[in-house]
This record gives sequence, C-alpha cells and structure tokens, in this order.
Amino acid sequence: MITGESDVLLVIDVQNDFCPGGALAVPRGDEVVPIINRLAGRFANVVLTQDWHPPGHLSFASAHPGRRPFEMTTAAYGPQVLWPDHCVQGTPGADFHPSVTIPHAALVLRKGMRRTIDSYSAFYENDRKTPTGLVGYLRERNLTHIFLAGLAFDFCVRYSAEDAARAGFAVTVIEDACRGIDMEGSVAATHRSFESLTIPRVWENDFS
Ligand code: VGL
Ligand code: ZN
Repeated sequence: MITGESDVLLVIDVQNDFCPGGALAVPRGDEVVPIINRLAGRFANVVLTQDWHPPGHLSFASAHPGRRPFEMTTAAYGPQVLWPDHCVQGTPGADFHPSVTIPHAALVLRKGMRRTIDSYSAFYENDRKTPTGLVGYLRERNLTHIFLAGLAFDFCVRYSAEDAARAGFAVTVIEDACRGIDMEGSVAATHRSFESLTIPRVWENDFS
C-alpha cells in the first residue's frame, strides 16, 4: 500500500490516561506510539482525536453514587459503561502520550465534552445523533479514505470505524497500531463487526 492525497490517518485517543499508569489504562497501550509515529510519516494528512471530558462527566462511575467502574448504567440515549474518571479537560491524563510526535497533524478533534453524553466515535456522540463535525471537515478537504489507529481498539477505534463506513468513507483499520481494553469479549465483537461491514484490517508492514 502506498498512501495518497485523499488518504487520512485518524489517530484515536493516544492519551496518558489510556496508557499504562493512566486512569483507564489499555494493556500495552503505549506500544502503539512508535508505530503511529512511523505511520504518520507516510501520510500527508493526519487528524488526532482527544477524549476530553468535563469533571463529573456522566460516563464516570464517580458521578453515580454507589456505582463502580465497568458497571453499566442507562443514559437518556441507552446503555452506557461507567468508567473510572479519565481524560478530564486540562489534566495531565488528558494530554497526548509525551512520545507522540506528529508535528504535521492538521487537526486535533476533541470529543466527549458534553457532560451528559459520552462520545466513543470521532464522528457521532453516543446518542448517535450529535455530530462532532469531522464528516464535514473530511468531505470539504476531499479526504475519502480513512486509516484508523489508536486506543482503544474495541471502543473509540471501533465506533469511529463503524461511523466512518456508514458515512460512506473508505475505511481501513491498522491492527498493530491499536490496542484493546477487551471487556466481556469486546475485541472479538469488534472483529465481527468489521467483518460484517467489510472494513479491512491491515498491518504496518502492508505499507511500502
Ligand atoms: C475510550 C472509554 C471511555 C476510548 C474513551 O478512547 O476508547 N474508552 N472513553
Ligand atoms: Zn472517555
């Protein structure tokens, strides 16, 4: 694979809180950093996302008295996992991993800012209705093929890939540039979903 002008690398949530030592650490999440740095060098177009929650966000177990992280709750829009407090706006945990080096990234898209709606996807929040604006940005820039990398494979990468495919973009997930949380079979469910949407999975070695 050789990347072209209409390709974009969409790097999902490579933030301290999703790396070992962070509040919602993805196992071996930091391993994606050097891979993503190398991949980014192959793309003229790179967009980074940043999970960016206000204190007391509805996805935080701490905002629900008596509830524990990784339990489910019911939000106005449906089921919602309760997480440890993570990626709180302006805190070190919300910063990108310090080794992320992508100076030519054109856009940092923040998501999950609304206190009462979580947002896994880079395109639509968890109510599945509130857009982040990323579809419009990519369309206006004629970026038609989205390559996904980052954290977590089975949450924010998964939802972003699904929404991108449904919005009509060509979508490819770079498997070794992602790591998953794997809650109750969520990694296997992600593979099944990508298969049914015919979203291809590739590896860094497939790029030349
Ligand atoms: C994510 C859970 C909560 C992610 C974000 O980036 O995958 N997961 N917030
Ligand atoms: Zn979050």
